[in-house]
Amino acid sequence: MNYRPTPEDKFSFGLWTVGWQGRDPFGDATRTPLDPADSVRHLAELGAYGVTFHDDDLIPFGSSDTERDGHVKRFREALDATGLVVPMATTNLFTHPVFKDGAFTANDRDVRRYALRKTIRNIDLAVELGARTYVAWGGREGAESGAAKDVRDALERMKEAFDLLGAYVTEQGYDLRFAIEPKPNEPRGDILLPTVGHALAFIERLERPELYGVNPEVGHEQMAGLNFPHAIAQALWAGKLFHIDLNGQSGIKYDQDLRFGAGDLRSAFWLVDLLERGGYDGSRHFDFKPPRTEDYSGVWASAAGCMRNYLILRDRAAAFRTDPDVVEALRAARLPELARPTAEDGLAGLLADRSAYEAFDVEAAAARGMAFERLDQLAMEHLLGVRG
Ligand code: 3MF
Ligand code: MG
Ligand code: MG
Repeated sequence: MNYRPTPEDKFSFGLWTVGWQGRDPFGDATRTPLDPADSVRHLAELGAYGVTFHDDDLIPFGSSDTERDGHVKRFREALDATGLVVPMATTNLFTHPVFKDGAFTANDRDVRRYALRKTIRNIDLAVELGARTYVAWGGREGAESGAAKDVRDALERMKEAFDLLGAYVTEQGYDLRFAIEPKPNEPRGDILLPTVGHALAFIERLERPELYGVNPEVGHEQMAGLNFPHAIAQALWAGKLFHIDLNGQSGIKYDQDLRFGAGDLRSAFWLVDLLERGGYDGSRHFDFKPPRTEDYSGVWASAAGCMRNYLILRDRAAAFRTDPDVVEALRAARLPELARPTAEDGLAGLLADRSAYEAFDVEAAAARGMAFERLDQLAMEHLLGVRG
């Protein structure tokens, strides 16, 4: 195995990832700005298939229309020259001070109207560049203090915003779906729609729920102490995994955005196992930040590491699934039984079945071991590369 990525692997990167200059709340930039066209060329050389962007990553905030056309033209030329595609785009509704209290849910109505217009403008560009997914991360939709935000009103405004955007893409006839990206906190003290579960419930209250799915990020769920593969499994089960942000995170702390595979490696293994078996055919999108300790050779090493780790884990997960000992251990752990309906005989059959209750030997069932430890040890050995 050479673990060399190709466009068929569908790896994509945000311009803001490799282009992150290393500015954090305590320190200035450690790297010079990167030209988007250079990012495209480097990513293509590394074997990526796609590149994604916030409006302001491509067209600096405040550019004139002529400047805007120039930036788009240069980007397009780089795409054409490399064959990289733009599967997704998104809006920056968090950097400019005007968004200090949020965008779609800012208390200030003028800001809400401006945020919608900014988003719509970039949706047009996204579609022009071929994107089929539009991500929405509500970075500053939240609060630091209780009375500052009436959360029920804010959710109503959030719904209004997404309904308007849904109406816009429908009226334009665009083939574009939205993917909502949850995050529990940072930069706000608390952010609305903090987890995948919250976002899934929210989507069901929209006017056109079929247009919306989720864009879960590894680190964001883990910041809330949640199991990321479980969140992805539920999104897949609901038919709502429209996009994904892959990165690494070590436990409940600030959003680390480590390269994929760093942080919780076991979780990364189960995630790749799930994505590869679960019918997800979208981009494997990396939303990471090469640490500010790195120069540009470190940035490209970090980006290459994201893809290489995914491919290694894909290989390890496939070896796990095809190992006959694992197949037997899965049977012993009753996984095939979990896949079987509990009452194919229907409610009447269940109620008439004495063996289900009256004659059921509860103590004997309670005494049966589940054999999960042997199964998990096999997984660990595959992950560690000592089997198969
Ligand atoms: C912040 C994020 C965001 C979103 C991005 C795409 C800046 O933690 O993850 O990255 O992914 O806005 O919508
Ligand atoms: Mg993040
Ligand atoms: Mg993200």
